[in-house]
Amino acid sequence: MIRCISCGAEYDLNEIIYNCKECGSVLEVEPLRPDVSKDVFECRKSTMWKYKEFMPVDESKIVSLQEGGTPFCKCQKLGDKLGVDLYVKVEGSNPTGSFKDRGMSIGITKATELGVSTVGCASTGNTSASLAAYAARAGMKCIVLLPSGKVALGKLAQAMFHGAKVISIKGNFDEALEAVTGLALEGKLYLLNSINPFRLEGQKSIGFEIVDDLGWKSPDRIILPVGNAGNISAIWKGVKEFHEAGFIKDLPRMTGIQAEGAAPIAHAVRDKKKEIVPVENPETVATAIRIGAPVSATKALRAIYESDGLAETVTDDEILSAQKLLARTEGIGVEPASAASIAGLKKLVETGSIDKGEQVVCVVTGHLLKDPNTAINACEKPVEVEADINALSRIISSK
Ligand code: AN7
Repeated sequence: MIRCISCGAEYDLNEIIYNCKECGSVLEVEPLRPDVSKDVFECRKSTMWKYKEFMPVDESKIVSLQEGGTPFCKCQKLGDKLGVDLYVKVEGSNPTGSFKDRGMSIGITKATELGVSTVGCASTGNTSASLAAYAARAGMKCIVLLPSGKVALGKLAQAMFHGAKVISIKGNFDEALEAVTGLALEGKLYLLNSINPFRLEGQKSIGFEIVDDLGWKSPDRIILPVGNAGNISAIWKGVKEFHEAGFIKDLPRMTGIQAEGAAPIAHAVRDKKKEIVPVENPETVATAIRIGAPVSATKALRAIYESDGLAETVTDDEILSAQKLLARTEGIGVEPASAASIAGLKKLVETGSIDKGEQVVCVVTGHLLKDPNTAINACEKPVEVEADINALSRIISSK
């Protein structure tokens, strides 16, 4: 069953629907509540389909590139520096380099079940890269709408190279999303933005994996960047489903971090509001989360309030220094948006909102190579010399 999160109206799992017909609110897939023990997961390959009993699609139709099962790295040095017990969930290790692959694997599986031939999305980049790859694998036509000039190079290369029809929109992500939703409502394509509730059913596996990685325990807190607000809602849904199944005793505090120039959710939490005020002209170096009117805002606010979590804003400078800190302290290369989680952790510890010694999992959502330009611009140009041992010796011994 698909259910409206506001009025509770119910729809069939095979109805193509993105918003409630009664009240216009967002929808979610009702938990399957399978009668299984967590022992069934043992010995299975480490992909998100390890938890297939909790995935509301036909197992025989699965379209997969073995997404999920991403590294869960203990970060002793950075944790000691920040004063917490820190783990990082490295979503850049997914097939196309971001967590979106989890949502697209199940989204394209659902599209296959429904027999659709054309899929589409609006995107700040990663959604389009992932959709293009999974649509190619399933033999579907793929249309992606991107905000002109605001998509990082690696993501654009992926969307184009996997054969999507890439359309550059003179406008921002929010405008592109409104346009592609219009096309979907006219039946021109099957929409695979996270307004499609099946997307979140894949992404909830990040929550499954975190508690599995910790030996069937919940961390004190999960911190992640928030843009369109699907992922924080999805992870909360995942940990709640495993809690309800009796696999874990506690629940984590969900903590969302936004860039200062695109922070409608953090501002709503600051003002203790249940609705956001959209940001008109969102701006941040972290182009992945350059979003002013997140479609899953209501779900995300519920996740934060229900879990007694937090939301915080970080500046572009804080994001870029956290990106470098993680890369140079722990060897984990992430794109700017992903580093917002580390920047937010640092700020929340400094302001005393997070206790010293808490067990914290930061979800880093996309790979460093997604945005090579920002990475190169953050570094000094390499020196250029002849391949001469004396000249080289002088250079490597200089500071
Ligand atoms: C690296 O690709 O919205 O809060 O169109 O690429 O679930 O939106 C990307 C979002 C965080 C925010 N980190 O997740 C898109 C898009 C990275 C991202 C987010 C995105 P949501």
